Amino acid sequence: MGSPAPTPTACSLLPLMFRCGRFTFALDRPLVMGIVNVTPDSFSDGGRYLDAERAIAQGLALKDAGADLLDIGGESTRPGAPPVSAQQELARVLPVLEGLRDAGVALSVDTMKPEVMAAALAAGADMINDVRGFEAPGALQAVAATNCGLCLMHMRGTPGTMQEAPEYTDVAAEVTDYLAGRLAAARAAGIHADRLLIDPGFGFGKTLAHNLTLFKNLPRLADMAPVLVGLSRKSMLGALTGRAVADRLLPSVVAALLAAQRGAAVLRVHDVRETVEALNLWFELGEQK
Ligand code: YH5
Repeated sequence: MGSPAPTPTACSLLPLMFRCGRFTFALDRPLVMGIVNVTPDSFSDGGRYLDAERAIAQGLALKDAGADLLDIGGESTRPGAPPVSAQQELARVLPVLEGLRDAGVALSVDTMKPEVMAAALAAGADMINDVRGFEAPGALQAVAATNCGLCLMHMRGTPGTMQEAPEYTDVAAEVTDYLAGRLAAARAAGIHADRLLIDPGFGFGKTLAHNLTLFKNLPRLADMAPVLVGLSRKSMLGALTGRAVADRLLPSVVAALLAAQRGAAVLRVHDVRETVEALNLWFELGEQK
């Protein structure tokens, strides 16, 4: 009889590297992205200089704790947050980029505005994280000619309205199709696949049930492109555990580890040290999938 059928081998067109400005990361284990917020502290009146100093100190601490990347955000994307002008956003973000530029950690800027993207890249940002999936006119053009990394996130609605009553017929299919379309748009703009991350956007225009469906669906998304997951301290974890936001460390670390086991390539977290410790233990134990 004929020879036996060949043993199926893992065959994937997924990039093995993530290229991101000055950095190239092997995707052989999950990367940890530490969150650095540069929104004004409503409890102090120290002004911009102190806000920037605080954010730089926090960024350095997260790098020491083991962060591979830092995500610097000058605009709150929490539900109902007021909009911020490009000028205000840059006044917050640029001093922090400058202060962290030589810290030896990749610097991502969380923004939806092409003007902010261009100025941040000129100031040395390695990556742009856009919760609107680079849909703003000029957004893909602002990043295409550089070598920065990109995160294309799915959001339903706008930060002001997204949690009102999000509805989907099939949330997993709709988010997957959206991200496939944004990947195609980025590739058509001349951006190589090894610069691209996708993100289902947990909490951005999704109910708890939608978020749970998307979490279950992570392995399928991870077959399409490297996936960034942001669950840290989010209300989804509050709803599942009954814990207030200040008390969500354990749920956040567990969720990050489970996301990693479901194929996430980058974990966007507040609690870098604890997340890195959990990932290290997983690898010590033999990284069973
Ligand atoms: C994300 O998932 N999220 S900002 C509400 C919370 C806690 C945290 C207390 N930017 C993501 O972190 N970028 C944000 O409840 C993001 N993916 C990407 N790519 C929201 C946030 C948060 C919101």
